[in-house]
Amino acid sequence: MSQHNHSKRSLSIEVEKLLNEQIVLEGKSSASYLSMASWCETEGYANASNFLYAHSDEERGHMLKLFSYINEAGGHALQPEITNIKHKFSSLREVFEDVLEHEIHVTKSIHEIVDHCLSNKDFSTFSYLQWFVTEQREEESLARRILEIFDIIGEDGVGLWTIDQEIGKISAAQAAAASAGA
Ligand code: OFO
Repeated sequence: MSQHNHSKRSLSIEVEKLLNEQIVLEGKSSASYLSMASWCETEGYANASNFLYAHSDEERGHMLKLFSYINEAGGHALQPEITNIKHKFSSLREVFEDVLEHEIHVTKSIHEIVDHCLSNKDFSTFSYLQWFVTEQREEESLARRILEIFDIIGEDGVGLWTIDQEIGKISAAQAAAASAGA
């Protein structure tokens, strides 16, 4: 059916636009983490690499959640153009510093949309986005935890190898929690 049925629309044009911008960010998260995973793999950080491959998939899942919500609410979710992906990193620490910085940016964006929805009485989107609010809190604290490991263990000698092992443990715990919740 080519005709878009506007009588079914419950989403304002403004919120549709904001959610499509959020799709760009989630797509960028997914693409960036895929690039980081690949770099880690080429550098021999197998656990960090697995963690980031899985994280890239998760971010694609977040993007698809927004696709469903927008389209079910009568809008049109748009496949984003993803550009400017960083491919090279100077260290493993830099990878996770970038993750944290990106997640802080994503959190800010979610909060701005939530704020807009509340001020404009779009309680449906406001409520839907609570899942993202919680998710962002968890993702930021996970990135901080990983960066703390660098500080605690130190990067000299077998430090980086040990850090990669610790990231593997976090990754396994995440996978176990996800399958328990599935
Ligand atoms: Fe989509 O949770 Fe991070 O970015």
